[in-house]
Amino acid sequence: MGATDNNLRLFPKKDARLYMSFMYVTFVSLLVGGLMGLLQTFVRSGRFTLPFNINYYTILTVHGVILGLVLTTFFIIGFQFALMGKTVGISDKQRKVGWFSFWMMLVGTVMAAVTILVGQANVLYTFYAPLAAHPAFYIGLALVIVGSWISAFTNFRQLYIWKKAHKGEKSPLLAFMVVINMLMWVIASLGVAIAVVVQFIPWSLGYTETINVLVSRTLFWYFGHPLVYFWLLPAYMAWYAIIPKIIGGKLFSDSLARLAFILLLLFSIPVGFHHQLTEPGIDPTWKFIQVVLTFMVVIPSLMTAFSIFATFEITGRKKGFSSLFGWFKKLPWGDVRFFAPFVGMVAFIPGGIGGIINASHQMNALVHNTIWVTGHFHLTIATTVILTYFGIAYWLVPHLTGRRLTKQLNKLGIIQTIIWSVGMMIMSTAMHIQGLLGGPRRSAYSEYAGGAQVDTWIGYQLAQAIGGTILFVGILLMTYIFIKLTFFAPRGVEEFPIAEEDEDAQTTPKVLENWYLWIGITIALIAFAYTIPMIDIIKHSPPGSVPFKW
Ligand code: HAS
Ligand code: CU
Repeated sequence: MGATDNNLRLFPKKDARLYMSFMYVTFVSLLVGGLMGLLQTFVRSGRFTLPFNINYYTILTVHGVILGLVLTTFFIIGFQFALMGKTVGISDKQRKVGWFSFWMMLVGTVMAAVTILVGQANVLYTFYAPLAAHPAFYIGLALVIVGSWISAFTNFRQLYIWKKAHKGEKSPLLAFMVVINMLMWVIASLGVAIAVVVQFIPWSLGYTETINVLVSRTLFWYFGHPLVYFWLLPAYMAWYAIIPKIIGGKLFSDSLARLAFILLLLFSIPVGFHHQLTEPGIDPTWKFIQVVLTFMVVIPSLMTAFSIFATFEITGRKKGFSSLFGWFKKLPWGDVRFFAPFVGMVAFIPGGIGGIINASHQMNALVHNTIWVTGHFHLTIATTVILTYFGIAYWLVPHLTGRRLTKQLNKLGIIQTIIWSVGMMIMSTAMHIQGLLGGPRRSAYSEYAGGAQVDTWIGYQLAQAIGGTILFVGILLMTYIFIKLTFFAPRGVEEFPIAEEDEDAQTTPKVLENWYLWIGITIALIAFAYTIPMIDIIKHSPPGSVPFKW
């Protein structure tokens, strides 16, 4: 069976149903979380107050948790299950375990969401102590994490079984990438699981009186940085292994793609201190070391930029364009499966630059806790990553439902992408500028004693409300497209576009699949970056904090 046949062969119904369930949760989350975002920008414009005495921090928490944690995790796990199913297959037993993880995550999500909605968890998605939530919030989060581990171990098992049946062969690239992402996720989320189970749950139940704030934040950021790469890596999977097929080309380099993913595994975790640069109680030497490691994790992203550009150029030249930039015109601009992720890539240029600014200790002092940071992550997660997820959904959803992405839906997708980029450009530029002027993040509207301060910012806050409104129109349109692709588009076969290797590609070095080696180095780097500062933190901590509820 050729690779193309496999791309065109639909999944058995019972497999497709599992993968689709994750997509339903994704798009419901998009609508709910997006609505909260819209309301936030309205409140901060100073011209709108929330009805029914709803607390600003309630909707801010819903927004962050539902979009940052729920939408992402469900999309990623569903997409990755589909990738595994396509490349290495899934057994009946594994499918059942997959369902179990889905339900466990869903129950956890509903628990956490209801707790937030009734105003019992105004703690934002970072749930910094001593802000305290009702125990149901933390227990819900723990269920989501454990559910995601179950799917991770299912993915590991899927590849393991395939390897046993294909002795000596290298694993399919996408399966390899899924395993890297899930390995990173399991190692990283151990940190937040410890914080939740050992610190937050007993404290919120009243079994312990106080909590060690710095330990909890350090454990959170040990998880929080790799979290952003957990979001990014599925987008990279599409950029490396799917986009080349959509533009009519081949994989650029199987080895380079694997090496980039390995570097991301190694350097994503020992860098959490770059979120705590202004935190007292952490030795500056260790902050410096983690900042150096942060600059290391930029390298695989630069490798990604290089190889995507090379794929575009090689493909264009093969189609006969020889002038310096002539090949650029040959890209399939009218195909939303390419166009949406492409706009995401372009957004990652300022998004990545902003990240490097954040990571630079001195400049971090200027931007930390300002809305600049919010601008940064609306470029990275809410543009680069989400537009790539949308780009994936345009073919994945119809492939799963046995329908077609029609010309008309493709066109709506292009319009959606344009709406999204215009809205986000307005909103995130305003956020960056306002941040440089000192505008705070994580805060409701305030006039700051008489209004002199707010006068310098209010124009930007209005711009954010305008951008937010445009984005919400984009969300409505995306929801419409999703519903069409799920229930109403004409029946047919949509391709699952996986790129092939060039015939004359170099062989991939075996060492890239030496899991013991890479997991070993990952753990060594984590131990190096965290052991001594963690001991310091525990030894020299001030007295713990009692819960603060409001
Ligand atoms: Fe970040 C804060 C540093 C990447 C998300 N980040 C955040 C927060 C979030 C977030 C959510 O060091 C807020 C957390 C909170 O609530 O407090 N970030 C970085 C660095 C990178 C980075 C160094 N961040 C991301 C990604 C995210 C994300 C990715 C989500 C998906 N970030 C920070 C720091 C903070 C921070 C500090 C803390 C700030 C503070 O003080 O609180 C790097 O990984 C970026 C590397 C990326 C590049 C770009 C490569 C470009 C590519 C595209 C090529 C384009 C092509 C198309 C080929 C170097 C791959 C070209 C075609 C044309 C025609 C032009
Ligand atoms: Cu980070």
